[in-house]
Amino acid sequence: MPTILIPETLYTPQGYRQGLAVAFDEKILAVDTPEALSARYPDAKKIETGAGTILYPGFINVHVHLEFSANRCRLEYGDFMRWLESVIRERDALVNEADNAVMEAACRQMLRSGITSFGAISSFGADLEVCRRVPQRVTFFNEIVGSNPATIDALYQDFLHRIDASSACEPQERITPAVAIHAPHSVHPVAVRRAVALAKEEGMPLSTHFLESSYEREWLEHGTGGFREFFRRYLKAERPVTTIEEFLAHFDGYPSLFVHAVQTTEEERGRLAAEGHFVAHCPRSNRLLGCGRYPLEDRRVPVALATDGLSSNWSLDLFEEMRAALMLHHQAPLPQFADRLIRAVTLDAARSIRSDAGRIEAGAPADFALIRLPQGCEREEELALQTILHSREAEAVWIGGEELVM
Ligand code: MCF
Ligand code: FE
Repeated sequence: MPTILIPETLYTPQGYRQGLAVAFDEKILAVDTPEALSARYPDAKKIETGAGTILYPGFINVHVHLEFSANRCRLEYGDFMRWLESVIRERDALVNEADNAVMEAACRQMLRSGITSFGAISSFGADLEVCRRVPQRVTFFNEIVGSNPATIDALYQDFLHRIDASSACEPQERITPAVAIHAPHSVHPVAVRRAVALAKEEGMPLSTHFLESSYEREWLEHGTGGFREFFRRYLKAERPVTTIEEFLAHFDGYPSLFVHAVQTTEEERGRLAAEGHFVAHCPRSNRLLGCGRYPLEDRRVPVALATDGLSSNWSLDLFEEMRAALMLHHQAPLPQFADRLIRAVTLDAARSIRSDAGRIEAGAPADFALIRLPQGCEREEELALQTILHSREAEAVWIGGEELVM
């Protein structure tokens, strides 16, 4: 039996619309006036949500690290190299503390803030069980990391096992297997070539951290800077395994998700745009790790907004992330920029992970987040801004047509 949801305002790919409702079972059947939908689906259950409500597609957080969810104060902020040293130092403790209960709580927090899909970067596969259990759709990004040529075969075999495990899930668990390359400096080109080829063959979503810090850029371009000592000490390596150019070439012809990209040049962003790639923008993570500000004013590359993990953030809440973005990009024209941010957690986020969610349109999955503004707002051009300023939690959430108890 279908349901008809009648909010005050509906957020569609064409913008905010009043006087429209949505009929759905596990997918969206139609968007039309309440009268037309009632005539077409006379047996449908009707839900009117009342004054101030805006129905959004469920929000999508394309980049999180659940396995690092136990971090609160263990990791050092302010400078990328110092953060990385602290990750090496605290990694075992963090991974041990991040048991299923801790990771599940992080997923619950996301659900309460209206996140119905997320991209989980899985370094070890320790988060698969939780991802299978939670109600959200999960793009399960199996990460490959390792720059030592002697260990490539072993690393790749381990990666393949994790890919297989995430591919063997039941459809109702809503897991999409995917590939994550850790970063240009940390993955040997032979491993990059194999993992990218696998993603292309299987049509899997593909993601990589890319030019996050200025240290990364300096190491890749000149073999100098903070990474020089790091690679010497931990990896007995004297020079970078790849160049920026060579790394980018692997992804040609296959639209992928480049995370951070803070230190990209205009020319590199031109190339990302030309190849149909997306950037995942994580403003709070970038600020905390001392990486700088991604130039969102470069409109050529479509952007998804994401939180990154609790390894570099204090919450996995996209409302908070959007508020931070509003403050960080202080020169962007306000209401239009707010519109872009909403798009960056819905439609553009979905496209960046090859998902058909993120839009209230017939045929899309029935994933919704309902929010309620504290007062009426007549200025349609400000609805995105007011949503971002006032939303602490979603009032209700649906995934695959089912309303979740919050
Ligand atoms: O996105 C942030 C910062 N950039 C890179 N990596 C991570 C982040 N949060 C967690 N990580 C993980 C990454 O997936 O930390 C490890 C990788 O497994 C770093 S490599 C020692
Ligand atoms: Fe990350």
